[in-house]
This record gives sequence, structure tokens and C-alpha cells, in this order.
Amino acid sequence: GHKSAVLWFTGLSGSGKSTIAVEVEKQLFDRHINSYVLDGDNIRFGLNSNLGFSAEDRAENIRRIGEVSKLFADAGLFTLTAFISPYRADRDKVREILGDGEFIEVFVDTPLEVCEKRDVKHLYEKARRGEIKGFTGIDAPYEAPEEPELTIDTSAQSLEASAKQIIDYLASHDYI
Ligand code: GGZ
Repeated sequence: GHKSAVLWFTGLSGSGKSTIAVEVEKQLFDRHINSYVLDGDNIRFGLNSNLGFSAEDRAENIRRIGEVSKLFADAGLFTLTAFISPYRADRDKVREILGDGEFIEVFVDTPLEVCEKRDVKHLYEKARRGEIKGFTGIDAPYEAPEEPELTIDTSAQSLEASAKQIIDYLASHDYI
């Protein structure tokens, strides 16, 4: 058996949150543990399609994702959420609505320079040119977690190693 929880990934755009979450999902699946990844692709186009990127909308985005994660946890699922979630207060509110040990904050600590160099979707380029306003890391804040359960250094290790770091945490803390 396992004890369900929410793995809450936070980090800049392009830091690798979704990629790592999907790899963890795969490694959990290999151990016959069901999990579900929530990210921009399945949330911002559906449930949260009425929200933009103002501080208020981001707060509401994170609140709804927190509530959905709580329902999934109640259903016995591991939930992996991959959102920038730039505001500490918004993340801490989610921590509060979940039970003890149900919120595992995973800081994907990829430096801005690295994210900006990758720039897969050319969004940093557009933000630098002023074509996107309020872009996290450029002209909107990112508040790094102060005491995350896990910090992932994507410049120091491979994707598989990052995922294994998370799996090892779950195993050593008796979640799996
Ligand atoms: C940050 C933005 C913005 C602004 C659009 N700021 O690389 P991506 O494309 O897929 O990741 C970013 C994603 C962020 O959505 P989240 O729901 O994770 O944000 S938050 O948790 O802050 O609510 C980026 C794209 O949406 N994007 N405009 N202004 N990222």
C-alpha cells in the first residue's frame, strides 16, 4: 500500500517541473502506484481557462489546484502539480488545507539564466522585448520556498536522478 500525498513542484517557467513530474509518475507506475499530473496543459485550458497571470488570478489558479489535489489525495491518489506558483503565501495556503504530511513542496531550483537560455517557447525572449508583461522572473516576482521538503538541482543531475531523488524521499518517509 501507500500513503497518498501531493507533490507540489514550484519553479520558474522552463525549470523542468512538468518533465520531472512526468518522470516521477512513470517511476511510480513501475511500482504499481497510480498518480496523476496536473499542469498548465490540463488545468489552464479547462478548469482555469478564465484565469490569466495577474497576482490575483495566479492566487486563484493555485487555490483551485490545491482544492483539486486535496480531492485526489482523499481518493487515494498521488497528485503531482507542476505550476510556477510564484507566491509563497499561495503555496502555504495549499499546505494548510492539506493534512499533515500530505503536502510535499518540491523546489525545482533551476537558475533564471538556465531557463532563459533554454527558452523552448521563446517566452523569455518576448518578455525581454516587452511583448509579454508580468512574466515570472523578468518583470513579475518568483518567491523561492524557504523550507521545501525537496530541492532539485537540475543543472547538477540527470532527469532520472532528479526523479529518483523524489522517489527515494517518498520511500524513506514511508509514503511508498
Ligand atoms: C509566467 C507565463 C506567463 C506569465 C504565460 N508568467 O513555459 P510555460 O509557459 O509552459 O510555463 C508558463 C506557464 C505558467 O502557468 P502557471 O499556471 O504555472 O503559472 S502560475 O502558477 O503562476 O499561476 C508559461 C506560460 O504559462 N505563461 N504567461 N506572464 N508564465
